[in-house]
Amino acid sequence: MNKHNKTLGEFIIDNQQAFQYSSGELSRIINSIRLAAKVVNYKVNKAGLVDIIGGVGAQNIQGEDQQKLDVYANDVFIQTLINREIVCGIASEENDDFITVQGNDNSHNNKYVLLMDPLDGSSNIDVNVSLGTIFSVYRRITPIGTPVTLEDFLQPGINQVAAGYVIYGTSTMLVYTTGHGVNGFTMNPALGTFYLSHPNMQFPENGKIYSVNEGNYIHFPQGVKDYIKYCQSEEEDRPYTSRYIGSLVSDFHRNMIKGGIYLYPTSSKAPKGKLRLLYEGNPMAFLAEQAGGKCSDGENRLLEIVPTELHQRVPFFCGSKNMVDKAEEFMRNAK
Ligand code: AHM
Ligand code: MG
Repeated sequence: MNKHNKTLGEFIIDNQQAFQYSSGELSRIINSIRLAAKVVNYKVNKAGLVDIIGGVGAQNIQGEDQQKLDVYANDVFIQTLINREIVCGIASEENDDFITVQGNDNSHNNKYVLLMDPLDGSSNIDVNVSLGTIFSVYRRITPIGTPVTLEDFLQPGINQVAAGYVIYGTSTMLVYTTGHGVNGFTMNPALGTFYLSHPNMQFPENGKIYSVNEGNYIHFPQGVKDYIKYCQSEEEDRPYTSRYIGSLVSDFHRNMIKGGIYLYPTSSKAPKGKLRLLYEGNPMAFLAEQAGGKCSDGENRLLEIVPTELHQRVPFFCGSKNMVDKAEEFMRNAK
């Protein structure tokens, strides 16, 4: 790693000074995510050993019950945020309802809520494929000093003040935005320090990769079927390359670096799509737009959808701007 690369800690301090009126709360949230990510990363890296040292339900050497990795990640992120008293509420893909966080003095004086998918792509745990944590931060709507309500979580994605992901891959990265571009930090595992390795990340305007679960092809809307055929046809710079890991964070990350589109449309099997608007869709859409890409439900800008429930699903078209434009064109033409 280049010795001149900033650490995440240095980057946070520099950027906090840039926000003249910042109280530092947002910086502390990012710091907490960095810490929780390191703890989860350590566990994810040992996942293959679980079969050797004891599976789910078994007891570890300290006599504690082994937890499923996604439940473990959920607990680590929630406890890290609660212990630091930096958010007033948390909603997680793993929890049915949101969690109200109050300070030691029973106050409700923090101004941000955090929403997350603590371990996305968990079907990949057993097969040594990359996983991710996705997070999203909003300023609360209800008055400071009162307990949070559902309204604080059901905000359209355009209200996000920060969003990002951790990718537990060949290297561990934290990629996030606070609305001033997207920056990626890679962890040096020897030191446990994240370094700014990917400043100002940008989606190429055009790409040559399409990512979709083609096993569902027969169930897709006609517009998506037509777009997939377009990606496969021998014309101009096509056929495109098909790449689908089945781990949203990894598929998104690759497409942002190389140029591509990720699709999880509605289907007759999943009439509302599969991905969750609040935990997966909106944070990725915020990152995509901040990196010059585009994200929609096939028709409308994702960030403008007003959510009606915490675990709402949404069709998801995300990636290089010209590719998403083209996919939307096929959706319109198939109507
Ligand atoms: P999860 O939150 O239950 O892990 O599901 C989300 C994941 C995404 O990471 C991935 O892109 C998608 O589901 C894959 O779904 P499928 O296996 O239907 O293609
Ligand atoms: Mg998920």
